[in-house]
Amino acid sequence: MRIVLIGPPGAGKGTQSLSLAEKLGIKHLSTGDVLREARELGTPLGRQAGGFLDQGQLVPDDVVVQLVAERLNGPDCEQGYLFDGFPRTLPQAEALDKLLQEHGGKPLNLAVEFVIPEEELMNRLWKRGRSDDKEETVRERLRIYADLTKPLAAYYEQRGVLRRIDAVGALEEVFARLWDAVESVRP
Ligand code: B4P
Repeated sequence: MRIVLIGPPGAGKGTQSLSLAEKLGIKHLSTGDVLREARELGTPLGRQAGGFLDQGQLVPDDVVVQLVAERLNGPDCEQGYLFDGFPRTLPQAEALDKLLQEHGGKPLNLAVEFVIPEEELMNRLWKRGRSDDKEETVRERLRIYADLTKPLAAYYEQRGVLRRIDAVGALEEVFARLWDAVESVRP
């Protein structure tokens, strides 16, 4: 399976993707986790990404695409993968399509959009309290999501691989909906 998860900040992509990747036995890659880890370690990537993360801005496309390209080459991606938080812009989605063509031409099987009201997101992120979860930063992240990431749903819908799930409810309820989406496209 080759899967991407899209949804606004705090929708639960990170939370659900860990369980899904484990159940499917495929590689999980969160661009957000990789960028935050690089920032903590002070690597060149982390120094590039740090300011963007703290202000709730997207890290530039070329930086993120390079990061994903390196991971896709790894042997652990051969059996499939789950991308969480990537792609986040149309240029990233197009770059991913190009990378997949170069890697044997296998396209994505599934793009899942997490659908959730804004007040529920604010509530979750307020409780989590990460450095980019301050109210003003979250508002900026939501604006960027609406402008740059939400249009990806139409991009994947045109390709026939989009499934939308309701991301409100207990973790197990949301996971059950995510699993149904996976089953609907499983070869
Ligand atoms: P991400 O790390 O992708 O994080 P996120 O969008 O904030 O959250 P996610 O949807 O994964 O929510 P989570 O499960 O954690 O992005 C952070 C930043 O990294 C971006 O702003 C950007 O700067 C950068 N970045 C990442 N990818 C990039 C890219 N491709 N291009 C450019 N920049 C990029 O859940 C949130 C909270 O809700 C948690 O506390 C969780 O416990 C709780 N929760 C989850 N499910 C719940 C449920 N069902 N009920 C109640 N609470 C729930």
